[in-house]
Amino acid sequence: MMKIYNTRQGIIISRNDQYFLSEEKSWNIFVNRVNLFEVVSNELKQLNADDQLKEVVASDLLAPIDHQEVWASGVTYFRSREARIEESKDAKGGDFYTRVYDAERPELFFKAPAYRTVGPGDEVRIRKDSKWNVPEPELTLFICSAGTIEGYTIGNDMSSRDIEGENPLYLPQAKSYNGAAALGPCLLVPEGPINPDTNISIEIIRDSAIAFSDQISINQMRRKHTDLVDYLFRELDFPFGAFLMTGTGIIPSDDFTLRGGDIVKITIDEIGTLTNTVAI
Ligand code: DO4
Ligand code: MG
Repeated sequence: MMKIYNTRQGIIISRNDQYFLSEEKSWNIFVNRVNLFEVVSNELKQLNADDQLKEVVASDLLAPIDHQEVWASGVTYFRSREARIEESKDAKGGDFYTRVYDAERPELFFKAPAYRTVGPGDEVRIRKDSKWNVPEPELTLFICSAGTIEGYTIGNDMSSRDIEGENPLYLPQAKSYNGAAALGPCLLVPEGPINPDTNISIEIIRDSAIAFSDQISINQMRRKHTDLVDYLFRELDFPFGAFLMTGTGIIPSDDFTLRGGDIVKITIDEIGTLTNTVAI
């Protein structure tokens, strides 16, 4: 399995527990390639012992993004449909969520530019004007400018449930604000599509105890990754490629809300763990 890390030292390629510093300095040039797996495998053959590192230093990690935009898909798992119907019941928003779950066209929304996306170890935020907030752990696709899925990372689509619940038209405010998007810790670059039985799990730690945990397999997702990408790329160009969060299948029960100081740990098989502390 090959992983690419964006770090303060430069771009690090990891394969079979070996780490190499790439000669390429630009993240945009490095990742935005068709058949990234093959291109990086060939590059690895040119690297030698001088380029080898002992490890990736956790404090050096950056979000695996530079000029790319982050987009997100919604209501792609049954649990998300159910939770949205519940949170919007006073505003009679439920029908919209059922319809988008069943419709051919998926819900896609702009989540964040790179400069508003945080990386491993950074702080995610909850809005000051919101009282009901959750993290959304999501497998996130990296798609190159030609529209092919070249890698996978972990995304946290932080969401203000009371703001979206009041009116679905408030979605951009519930979803897009400073510290609302986290990506990392690396870009997984497999030889083919990710294993369809890949698991996503989350732990929220509060005062050193687990306040919430859950897991789901991506085989519970209603839509195909390639269908989401087809819709995203229909009328939009992404000259540097794009990230697409694929939706959440995990939402805590309605009595749960995040607090400042909570630690959110999202793990996806083969990719690793993305850890962020919640700030207000
Ligand atoms: O419809 C609102 C957003 C849904 C979403 O972010 C998700 O299902 O993950
Ligand atoms: Mg989401």
